[in-house]
Amino acid sequence: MASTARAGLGNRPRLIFTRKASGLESALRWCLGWILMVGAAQLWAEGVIARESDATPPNVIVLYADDLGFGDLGCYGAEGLATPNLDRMAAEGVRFTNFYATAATCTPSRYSVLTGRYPWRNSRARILAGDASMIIGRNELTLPAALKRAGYASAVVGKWHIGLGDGKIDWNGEIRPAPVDVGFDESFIMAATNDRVPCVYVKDRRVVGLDPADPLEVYYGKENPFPEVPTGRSHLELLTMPHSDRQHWDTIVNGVPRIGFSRGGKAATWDDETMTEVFLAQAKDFMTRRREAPFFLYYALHQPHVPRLPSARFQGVSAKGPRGDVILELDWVIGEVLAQVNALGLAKNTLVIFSSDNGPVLNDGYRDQSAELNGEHRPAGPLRGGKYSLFDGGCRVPALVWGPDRVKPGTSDALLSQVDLLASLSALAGVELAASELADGRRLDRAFLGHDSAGRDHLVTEGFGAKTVLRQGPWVYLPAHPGEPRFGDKEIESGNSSEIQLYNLETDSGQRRNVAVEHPEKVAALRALLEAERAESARVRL
Ligand SMILES: [Ca+2]
Repeated sequence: MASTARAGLGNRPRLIFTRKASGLESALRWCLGWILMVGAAQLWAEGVIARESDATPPNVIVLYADDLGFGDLGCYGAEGLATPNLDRMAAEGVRFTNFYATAATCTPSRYSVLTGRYPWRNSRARILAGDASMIIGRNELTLPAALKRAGYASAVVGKWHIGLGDGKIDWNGEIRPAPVDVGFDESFIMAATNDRVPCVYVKDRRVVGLDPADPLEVYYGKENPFPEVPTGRSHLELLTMPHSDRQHWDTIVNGVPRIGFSRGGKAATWDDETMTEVFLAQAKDFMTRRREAPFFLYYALHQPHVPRLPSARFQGVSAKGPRGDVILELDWVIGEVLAQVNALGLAKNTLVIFSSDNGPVLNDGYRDQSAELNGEHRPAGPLRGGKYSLFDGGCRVPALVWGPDRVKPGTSDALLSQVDLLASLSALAGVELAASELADGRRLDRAFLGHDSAGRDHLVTEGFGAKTVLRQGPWVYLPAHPGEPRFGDKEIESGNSSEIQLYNLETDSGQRRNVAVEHPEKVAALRALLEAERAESARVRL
């Protein structure tokens, strides 16, 4: 916080005035004090002097991976995938083993990170189309808005996928609401996902690099409204990455069929293979420009989501196909971010939080050989299920918190949810929140820093379709959720069943033994707890 920083520096010269002095002495000392103060301020500005770790709110960087599983990192037991930067972050920080995204899919989890609210309380928090409206309610506090109360500057870089605009978006004009209307000072994003149109970057309110003579149009519907634009359905010969389902077969961009139709905006179209470097440059630039005041950077990486198209230096490097390659690329990005924190002299007062929005998937719409080349690697580690699933592999994700002088390094089994980030980071920043602003979040800042192993008593997660699950202690309760037991060709168990399921993770981390019949009293208690959670009102005004 700028005001705290000034107060801290202002204290230093006062140490010089310890006894009554003559007029000349006083003047000289005043000058000396002033010179020291100015010099210190300069060093401060240059990042040479680290901020006082306890007196100043920490910079916060949230690094959020896309579809990275509980077993995908070396520090979580992955073999054959070298993730040295994330492993170092784990060794120097806190590594969590019971840390949950609120949902097994993108949009709902991201909504919770920014609002502290469970996604099933907002009927529009579902996997969004690329032209969907903003789903953050006008009456909702967001994480950047909360931190702004403590003087934080904030930016979002990377994948947004929480909706833009209010109704039909004119991609050639100003987009409102945008991230800068829900608490961020600046933003450089993709609107939705890398497998959805529009395939352009949006900076603050505008598409980057758009030629007014070639307007961009986007359409989500069953049939292609732009007959001159080739699609995956009509032009298989143009594909460099063939689709494997009937969702990823619309407009072809860079040889890749996407979800949704678009035309125009050619000059603004992104290059998938330089996307990593484009976003990283934006993140570094923000940190550099804003290093003098506390900042919050929400850096939502697109890896290892499909289409997996790493930069040239990572292509074919992992021996596990494109998914392995982009995980190595992701790890490199983390190393670059940590190096930037160190280079700016901010290591002592910066918290870096790494996690993922949901569990893993190998085949998610493209024939990219990720399943075939995966070998023995288990992306969800010992957990059952993956992306979309009601089982633990859907929402239990890697989570690391790094911050020298702030965290107590080690492994923590504390039960935590990403829904707690808003409340906990606000507490760390010294921001008092009203009870209503906490939404579903808990102030668990000590647990996030590894100083306290007590996390939540219980939490709720959701699988595909907003079907909810309750975890309390070692117990996981899945109500009867009728539906297919597997997600089509994705080879992921859904968790759907006409029977109630109860698992004890202490003795059965892979959720193989349903003990609901043996523990009717536990089932009844957990059902009541889940129903009570769901009954709590939450009026999100959209
Ligand atoms: Ca995701």
